[in-house]
Amino acid sequence: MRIALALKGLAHESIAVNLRSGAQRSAEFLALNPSGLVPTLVDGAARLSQSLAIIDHLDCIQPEPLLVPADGPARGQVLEIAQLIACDIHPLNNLRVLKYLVHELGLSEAQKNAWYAHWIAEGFNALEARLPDHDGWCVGTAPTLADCCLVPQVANAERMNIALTPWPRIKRIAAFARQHPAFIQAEPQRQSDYTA
Ligand SMILES: N[C@@H](CCC(=O)N[C@@H](CS)C(=O)NCC(=O)O)C(=O)O
Repeated sequence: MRIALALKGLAHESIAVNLRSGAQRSAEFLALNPSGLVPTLVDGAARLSQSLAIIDHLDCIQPEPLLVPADGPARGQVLEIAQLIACDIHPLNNLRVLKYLVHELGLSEAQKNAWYAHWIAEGFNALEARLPDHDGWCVGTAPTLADCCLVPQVANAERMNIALTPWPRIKRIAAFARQHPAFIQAEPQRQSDYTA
């Protein structure tokens, strides 16, 4: 969502939610987003969770640049990549899932890390096969929803010390995208609430 807002140049106010302290489960936040997950977008009467739905909303209110192509083969390709990441990879390795594995099911730190690495590898193998081998965007010649999903997932993998060596296409595309001002502006370490 941060990348999409930056690409579109949409002015907004950011309110930090500290995931480590569990602020996403506070009564105040749950009243806004019953899933207890970030991000949440408040735009007038609209209160939206789910990054893909939020970015679709942003495409509707500010179509330039359009992050999900309106038609043609590129539309399906962008949605396929975005959903591969947002539906098949990210949920399995989310904080609440990792916490459940350790605190409720009694997995060790090493077992938790193996779970994380396994689902990254499964997802990245599929993603790699769908991506072009170039220093450019996931689909076409401009950033799309696919890149908005790819870069944060790569950052997550790096945070868990997963080397990208087996996935050179993912590595090249992420490195390319990370040179773009909107992707730089949205980097976690540039946010006011960032803690290492
Ligand atoms: N499907 C949701 C997932 C949202 C999500 O899982 N957000 C993570 C941060 S990237 C979160 O809030 N995690 C907190 C937790 O697991 O407790 C989306 O795409 O927005």
